[in-house]
Amino acid sequence: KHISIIGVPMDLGQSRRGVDMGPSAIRYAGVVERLEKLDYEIHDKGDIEIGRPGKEEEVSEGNLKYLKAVSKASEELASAVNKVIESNSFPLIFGGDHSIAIGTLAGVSKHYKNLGVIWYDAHGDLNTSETSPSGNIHGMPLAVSIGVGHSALTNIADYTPKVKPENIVIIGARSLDEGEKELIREKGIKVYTMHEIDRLGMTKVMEESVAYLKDKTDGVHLSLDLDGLDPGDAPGVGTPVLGGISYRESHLAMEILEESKLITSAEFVEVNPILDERNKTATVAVALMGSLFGEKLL
Ligand code: DIR
Ligand code: MN
Ligand code: MN
Ligand code: MN
Repeated sequence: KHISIIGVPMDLGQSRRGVDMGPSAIRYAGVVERLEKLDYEIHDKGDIEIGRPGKEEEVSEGNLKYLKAVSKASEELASAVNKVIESNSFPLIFGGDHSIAIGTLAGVSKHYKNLGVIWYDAHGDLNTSETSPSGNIHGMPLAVSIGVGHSALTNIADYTPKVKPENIVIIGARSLDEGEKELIREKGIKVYTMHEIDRLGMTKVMEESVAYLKDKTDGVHLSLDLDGLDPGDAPGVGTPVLGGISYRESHLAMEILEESKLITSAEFVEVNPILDERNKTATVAVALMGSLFGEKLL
């Protein structure tokens, strides 16, 4: 069993500097040692190189900040992820902001006829340049991956779309922009908001999600934005939203995913050590990875 780590020190998809240090923070939190204990062979491939464009490049096209730099990094990440899968290793990606999911999914999706995606996030990440209130590309990767958005993003690795809307489950949503709500309704994307998590409980939410994806997908990518968790448990994120998923519920979710044997690739994003408390958020991310890869107390 092999896991290959790729760090993506990307902070251009949003407005808070420091999330580029996420991969280092996660490594410092002991991820390699933790996963090695679970009898995985870990290959740390290091970090993708991200350019440092000047402020003048910030709005390169319309309402898309740092479009060129994000597009270029996505191509590089897609090809790195592709190589990992070709070498029969599990791709485990560390962000960086959530714009990196554009590249991850571009690299993963070509290996599956029907890729499923679990999007664990306070947000929908379903904006486009037209609907985005911020112009931040980290609010757009899921839209991009279903083929909605600027072609410099949707056409990474020269194909689109990467994912079918009916193969997506969003978990933890509690902040959606108007355009995102419209896209969710139009495309029929399955969403478990905090309301459903409170009402049904995390066990039911995860069991339903697994059942929903199991038969129609041949691989499932987990894209876990640490802001899906409550800011009390994961304070080191750029866009915290109150009333999130707890640390315990998140462990349970990872354990149910591990039991399902559904997950074929994963990324943990938006860890910002500058905004964090003594690396708490990276430590939470590593603990959740432990559960995702089969850590048990007894
Ligand atoms: C907001 C924030 N919906 C935007 N999105 C975030 O800028 O599009 N996604 N933080 O994780
Ligand atoms: Mn090896
Ligand atoms: Mn996100
Ligand atoms: Mn988010």
